[in-house]
Amino acid sequence: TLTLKRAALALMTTAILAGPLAAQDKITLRMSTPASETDQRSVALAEVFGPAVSEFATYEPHYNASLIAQNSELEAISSGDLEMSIASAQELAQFFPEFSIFTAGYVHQDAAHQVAVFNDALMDPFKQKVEDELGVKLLSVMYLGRRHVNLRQCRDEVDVQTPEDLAGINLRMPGTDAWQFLGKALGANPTPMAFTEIYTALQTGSVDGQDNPLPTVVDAKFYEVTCQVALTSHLVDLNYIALSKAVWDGLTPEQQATVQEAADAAAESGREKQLAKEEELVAFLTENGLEVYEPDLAAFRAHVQEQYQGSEFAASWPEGVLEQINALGN
Ligand code: KDO
Repeated sequence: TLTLKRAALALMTTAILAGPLAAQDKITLRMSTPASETDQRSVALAEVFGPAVSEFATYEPHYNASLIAQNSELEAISSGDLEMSIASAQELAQFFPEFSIFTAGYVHQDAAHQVAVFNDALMDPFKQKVEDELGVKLLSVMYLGRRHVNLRQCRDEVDVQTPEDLAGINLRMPGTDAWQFLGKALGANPTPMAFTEIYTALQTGSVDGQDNPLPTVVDAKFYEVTCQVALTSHLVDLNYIALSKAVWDGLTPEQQATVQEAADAAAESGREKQLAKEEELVAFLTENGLEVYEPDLAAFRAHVQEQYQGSEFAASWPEGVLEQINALGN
């Protein structure tokens, strides 16, 4: 009997060691982003998402586009070379033109509007298509913030009041068609460039400016090499927390629920921090010698909206969706 008991004990020990909680059984969730480690979206994912899924998954972030180049993350997830990213609507519009509705200037009104739109039934066919055709699941919406025009030139040289004032200004915009169109719609001369190249381009003068929310202007230190921010608020920008559908399908229903809750909690935490930063950073930038001011917003809105109307982008927007989005706003 002693031998039997020993054998049973040995079996149990083996079972425990090889059980579902053993470290070697955990899935690895590689996340690639051009964002830095100190960006609030990165912080929220590392501090909220990672720990929440740690029982069955190891969250492995890669910052500054060190694993996958900006705008190639979705392809990487689709082909199984990456598990997660924070995808922009502009990237999705490369595959599904109708996503450009979420890239158009002055459509999303604020952070709460983004959440309402993402959780509304209008979003279901968009999400479904990304799952079916790209193998990517959009879990939650992260807030990046209000994008503004940030220039090297000081205000005595370029005073940005209306889109006409941006004529001839080489404005770096991210490198997809939807982004470039937004730059053009603002009245500027858009120049495509990866996020990680902006600082040097501003420093050397190969571009006149860039557009990003204030927390990014500070986090990426663009304020060191620019002189002004015109608060155009031309895009209330977002990223979707994107996960490989194959990975999702391999999870138990309980694990799926945990992943979903973790993504929502990270998005909420990041959103609150980013909103607070947007509020407080005007003072920081002013103290650092930048001129931060509001241009003629009505002129910008009218011009941008006019550019989108009748564009090839607007032609891809499903009937009635813009009205539904507007109805969810103020
Ligand atoms: C940028 O390249 O300007 C941009 O803000 C675009 C966003 O979609 C997002 O990818 C972001 O960069 C990166 O996460 C870096 O903050």
